Amino acid sequence: MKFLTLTASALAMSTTLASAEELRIYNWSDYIAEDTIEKFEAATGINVTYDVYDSNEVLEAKMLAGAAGYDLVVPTSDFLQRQIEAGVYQKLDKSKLPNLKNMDVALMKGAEAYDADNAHSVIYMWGTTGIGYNVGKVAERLGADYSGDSWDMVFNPETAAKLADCGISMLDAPTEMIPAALNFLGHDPNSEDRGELQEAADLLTSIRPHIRYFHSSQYINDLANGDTCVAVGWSGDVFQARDRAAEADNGVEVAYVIPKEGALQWFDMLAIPVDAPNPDAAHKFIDFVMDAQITADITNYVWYASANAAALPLIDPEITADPGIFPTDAAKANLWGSDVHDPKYDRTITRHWTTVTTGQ
Ligand code: N2P
Repeated sequence: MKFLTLTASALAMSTTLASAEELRIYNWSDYIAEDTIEKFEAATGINVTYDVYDSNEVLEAKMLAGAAGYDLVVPTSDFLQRQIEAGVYQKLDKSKLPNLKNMDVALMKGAEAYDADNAHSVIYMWGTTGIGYNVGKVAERLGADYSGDSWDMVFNPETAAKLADCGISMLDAPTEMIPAALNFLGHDPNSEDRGELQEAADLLTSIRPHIRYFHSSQYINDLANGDTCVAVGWSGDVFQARDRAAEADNGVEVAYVIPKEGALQWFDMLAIPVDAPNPDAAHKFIDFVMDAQITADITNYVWYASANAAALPLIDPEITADPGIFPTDAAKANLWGSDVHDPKYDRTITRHWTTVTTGQ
C-alpha cells in the first residue's frame, strides 16, 4: 500500500515537472505592463521568471560571461550589434514569429543597421534620451520664460548651478551621456576624436558638483515626488514620473523635452542568447509581445514608443500625439543613433566616466 502511494505521488511529481515549462526573461526595469506576464502565462502555461536591470553594461557583462540562464534579454541596438559580433545571440526562427507582419517596416529597416536582416532581434520599444524636469521648480529658479528646450539646463555650468539645490540627476550611461555632451559642444556625438572626448569629459567634470547622483532608474520616483527637479533620462521613464505625480496629486508637474540641439534615439531589442535553456518559449514570448493589443497595452503603461504598426491605432491618442514620445519630423532630423565603436574608444569612454562620476 505504502509502495503504491509513493509511486503515485512520484508520478504526480514528474507530471508537474514536465508541464512546468520555464521562461527566464531579463528586461529593463519599468518596461512592461502590469498584466503582460500574467497574460502570457495564462495563454501558454509557461512559468515566467522576470528579472530587471537598468544598464546595458550590466547586461553586457552577463552576456559576455555566458551561462546567465536567460532565454530572452533586451539590449539596446548598438550594444546588441557588438554582442552579436561576440557570438552571444542565436538567429531567430522567423517561422515561429507570425506576428512579425505587425512590425513597422521602416523602423525594422532602421534596426537592420545594427542587425543585418533583423536576423537576431525584434524591436521591443524605442525612445530618446532627453531631459525630464519639474516645471514649477525650474521656473522658480530660472524664471518663467526660461524655455527649457535645451541641453543648457544641465550642461551649462551656470544654469546647472542655479538648479543644483533642487536636485539634478544623470543617467549612469557613459555611452549616452558623453555623446550628449559632445553634441552640446558642437561636435559629432559619435566623434572618436580623443581631444573632443576629453573636452566632453571636462564639461561633465565641470558640472559634476551640481549633480546629485548618477543612476538610471531611481529618477522616476524622485522626479515624481519632487525630490529632484531635473533628470537626464529616457523618454518613457520621465512620462511615467509625470503619471505617478498626477496620480499622487502632489502638485508636481513633470515635463519631458527632446532638446533642440538633438538627442539620442535608440531601439531596445528582444534577443535570445545562444545558450538559452528554452529558446522555443522565448520565441513564443517574442511573438506574444508583437500582438497588436499586447504591445499597445505595454506602450499605454510605460509610455515608450512601439515599433508595431498594427498597435498604433490601439495606443492612447495622448501618447501617439505627444512629440516627446513620437517625435515630429523636425525633431527627428536632430536625433542621432549610437555607432558601434572599437574597444579602444570604449576604454576611453569608461576611463572618462570613472573620472566624471568619482572624481578620480
Ligand atoms: C526603461 C528604460 C529603457 C530605456 N526603464 C533604455 N534603453
